[in-house]
Amino acid sequence: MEISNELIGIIKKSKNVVVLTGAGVSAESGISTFRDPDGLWTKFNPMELASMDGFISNPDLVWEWYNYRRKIVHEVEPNPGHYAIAEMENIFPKFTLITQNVDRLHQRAGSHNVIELHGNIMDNYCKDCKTPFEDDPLAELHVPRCRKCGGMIRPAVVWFGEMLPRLELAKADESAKQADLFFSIGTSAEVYPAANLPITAKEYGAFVVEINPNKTSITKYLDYFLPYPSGQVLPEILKKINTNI
Ligand code: BV8
Ligand code: ZN
Repeated sequence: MEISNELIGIIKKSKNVVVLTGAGVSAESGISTFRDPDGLWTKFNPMELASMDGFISNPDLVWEWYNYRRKIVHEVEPNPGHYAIAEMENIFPKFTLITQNVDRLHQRAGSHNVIELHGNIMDNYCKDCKTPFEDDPLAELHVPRCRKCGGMIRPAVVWFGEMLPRLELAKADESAKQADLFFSIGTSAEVYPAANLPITAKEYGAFVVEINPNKTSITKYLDYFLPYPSGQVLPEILKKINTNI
């Protein structure tokens, strides 16, 4: 694994570090990504399952799909990449973690104040009156109904065509503009507006590093590309910045 001393030098002197993660960070935990050859979107149509229209037209199918994914999330563990990102909080004077992931593995690995741009798969609420649904979703084979208004219960994720949570998006955008070092890790950078963040960071003067075994549509605009799995290269980076090379 080739990690240049020049890059380590830049990382070591960074004061305000921002990390954006996508599904690739959870791949080594055993959670399928969306767009990899074996990814979820090759088996299911995202618009069918991760959209309000899809939910309305086939609520039980969508409910089942989310329970299927919740079960997987319960069975897996954070991987060394998640733990390395959690450790970064204690290394840099200012550190912000933004994730597109809904699996909460960052929090299980010890990350705090995680900005979840696309919500999370554990919480659920009534699609009509927004009352939180507190029961165990896995106990429900079919879409449960809201006790208050009878509306359908939905997962607390952001579906395609839905606005991202305003505060989270504003915080993410602001942190990208202030960063002196920005990592884009495990994301295909195809889903907007999250995919704008690495470019915004670059435009506002950050040094932008991409960690992904594959090139993406933004690789050519960034400063450094580490073509490795995040669970392998992040611990290596931390080892190098913790030892005085
Ligand atoms: C919005 C939650 C305003 C649900 C997700 C037409 C109509 C409506 C909207 C649009 C439209 N055209 C464009 C849009 C915008 C749309 C969009 O961007 N579409 C794309 C597909 C073109 N965005 C939206 O709809 C957003 N809302 O814009 O609202 C609006 C409203 C109305 C009309 C217009 C605009 C909402 C987007 C959020 C959708 N929700 N998830 C759920 O999870 O069930 S998106 C989903 O994709 C996940 O959140 C996922 O995280 C995210 C991004 O994917 P990635 O994380 O990047 O994952 P992916 O598989 O793609 O890539 C993994 C990468 O990891 C790969 O590059 C791989 O090489 C790499 N990798 C693999 N292994 C490793 C690794 N990397 C490191 N280490 C490894 N070991
Ligand atoms: Zn309700």
